Amino acid sequence: MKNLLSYGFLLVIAILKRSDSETNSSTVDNEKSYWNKNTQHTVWVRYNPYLRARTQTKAEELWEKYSNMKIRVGVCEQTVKHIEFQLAQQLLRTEWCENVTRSRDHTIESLDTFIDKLRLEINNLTKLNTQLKEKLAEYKVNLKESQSSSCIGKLTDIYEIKVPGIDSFLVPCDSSLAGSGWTVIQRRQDGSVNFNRNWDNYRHGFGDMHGEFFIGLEKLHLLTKSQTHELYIYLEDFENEQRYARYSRFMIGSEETGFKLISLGSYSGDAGDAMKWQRNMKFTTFDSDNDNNMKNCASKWESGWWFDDCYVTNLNGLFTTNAVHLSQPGIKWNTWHYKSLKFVQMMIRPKMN
Ligand SMILES: [Ca+2]
Repeated sequence: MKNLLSYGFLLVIAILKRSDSETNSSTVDNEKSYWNKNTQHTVWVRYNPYLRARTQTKAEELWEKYSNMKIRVGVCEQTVKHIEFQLAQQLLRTEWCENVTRSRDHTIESLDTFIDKLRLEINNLTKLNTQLKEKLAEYKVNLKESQSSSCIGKLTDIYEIKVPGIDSFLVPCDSSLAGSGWTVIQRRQDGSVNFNRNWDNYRHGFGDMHGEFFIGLEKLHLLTKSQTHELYIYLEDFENEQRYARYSRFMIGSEETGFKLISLGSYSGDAGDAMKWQRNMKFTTFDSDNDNNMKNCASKWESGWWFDDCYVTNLNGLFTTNAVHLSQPGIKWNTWHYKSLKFVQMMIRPKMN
């Protein structure tokens, strides 16, 4: 009996070993068939029908459990592989999202910096715009005042202007001789107008604005009092040579001062500074002697003017074609030469700066 059991045990082990070695290389049906065949041929079971039937049943149950288990394991393995694949995909997506997020953060940071710079520039531009608007408004006011009281912005023609202290009046404007915006205050060109006039005539002005004329001392006082003016004197002799003299600050006092030539400012030009000899002089006419001569310079030289002990220049002098000496009356600018001049125009303009 003992030998029989040992033999049976060895036979089962041999069958199991063979079964294991063939499982990997056989199909499921072959495995089952081999199991049943060898089990049935074990010596010990073969001679005991009861054990043989029981072993057969048990073997089939075990096989079924084994088969089911293998199927479940296979399913689990597939599930695990699928989950691992999904996890890998999710990791990739997460990494991509992190990269995108970092890139967006960097972009947002750059945009924030850019927006800060733009805000700073907008603030600066807003301030500049406000300053420019203020300056423009100020300039418009000044321009309006300048335009209404001068020839600035006007062509060569006759215009009406207005200055404080007097009703509006007409003046010739000139933009042809020395740039634009000059108000003509005196012109000599042909001797058609007598300049040997009394005080009242010189105070109010006289002549023809299209030809020879004098604007009037009262208007000159009010014009040069209202704002700083420069003076431009254009000269032309009978040889058709031209010169000019320019003064930076021309001002005439009131009638109480004798319409004194208060200021000339600084000289520039090519005619010589003849007017400086008349500076600080009161106006003199044949009926109002305010000069520094024992006699009346206006009577002697046949014109009203800012005479001293008489003059170095007299632009209101007698129009004549043949005066060539110092002693001869005429329209004179003696720092150029002593010959009487053919054409003279005195002009004023508000200073731009
Ligand atoms: Ca005198």
